[in-house]
Amino acid sequence: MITNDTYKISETAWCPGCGNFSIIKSVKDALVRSGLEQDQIVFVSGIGQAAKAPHYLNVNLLDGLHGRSLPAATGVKLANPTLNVIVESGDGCSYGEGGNHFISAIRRNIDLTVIVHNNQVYGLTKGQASPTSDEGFVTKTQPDGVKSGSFNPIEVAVALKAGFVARSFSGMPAHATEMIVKGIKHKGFSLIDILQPCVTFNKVNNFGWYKKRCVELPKDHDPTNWENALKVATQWGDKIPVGVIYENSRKPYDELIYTGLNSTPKDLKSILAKYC
Ligand SMILES: Cc1ncc(C[n+]2csc(CCOP(=O)(O)OP(=O)(O)O)c2C)c(N)n1
Ligand code: SF4
Repeated sequence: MITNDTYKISETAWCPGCGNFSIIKSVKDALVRSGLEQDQIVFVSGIGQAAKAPHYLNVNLLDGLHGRSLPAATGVKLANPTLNVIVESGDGCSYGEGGNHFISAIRRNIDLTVIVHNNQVYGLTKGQASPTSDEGFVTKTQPDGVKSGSFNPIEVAVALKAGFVARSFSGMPAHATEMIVKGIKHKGFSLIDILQPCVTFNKVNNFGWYKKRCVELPKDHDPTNWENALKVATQWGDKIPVGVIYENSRKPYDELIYTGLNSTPKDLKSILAKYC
């Protein structure tokens, strides 16, 4: 039976006050609320402070290279489609080094739940700008401020018609839990981008900055309306919408692959055997 102790959280190496603490608690609560047994789940992560999160949970874990969690997770899901595969990593890992994998996984609509801790900075490697850093953000390696445009993962995911696209904030733990539960339930690619302060290396986008701006979507927001979702997805600045921004019921890739093949992992093995 799943209890609050099943996925217990162990001691971490994060800085006191880091937003990762709240996210790991939300992830744990979401697993308990989803009623999933440990052997029904595999976590896949990359490299970074956020990527360490599943190390501190009592879960099965495959740690990929930096930016490479999505192809590893795709392999796990295709080899055993009965598993719930959850990818958890940072904004640099997911949108920078792993940017092309992000696009490909959305296009394929692989049934993965992707939780991104988005602190708009490279935390583990001591504060360089990440793809989601705001223009003008000053770091030791960008002393005159970031000159590149900022990558908006929500906008890209909605534009590509990802299966499920949600945003939350580590300062809204119950909301983050709800988004993760919904993402796990969704059959297809699910992105939950969770804004998170890095108290050590991002002094601009801090707790208060996010708290002031994160606003829940109105109750009548229809996540199946793509045109409207795209408009919502472009919002960033004084107001940052949080909630389920977009959702569709496209068939996931793993289901399409197994169609007509008796839907068992064994069939995939026999297909692959033809190429060996
Ligand atoms: C291919 C590759 N490039 C760069 C690195 C160095 N590196 C390790 S973690 C990291 C940044 C992690 O930032 P992010 O994914 O945003 O996670 P955070 O630490 O902020 O949680 C970088 C650049 C690496 N390990 N491998
Ligand atoms: S460096 Fe930033 S992201 Fe890393 S543990 Fe410290 S506060 Fe968290």
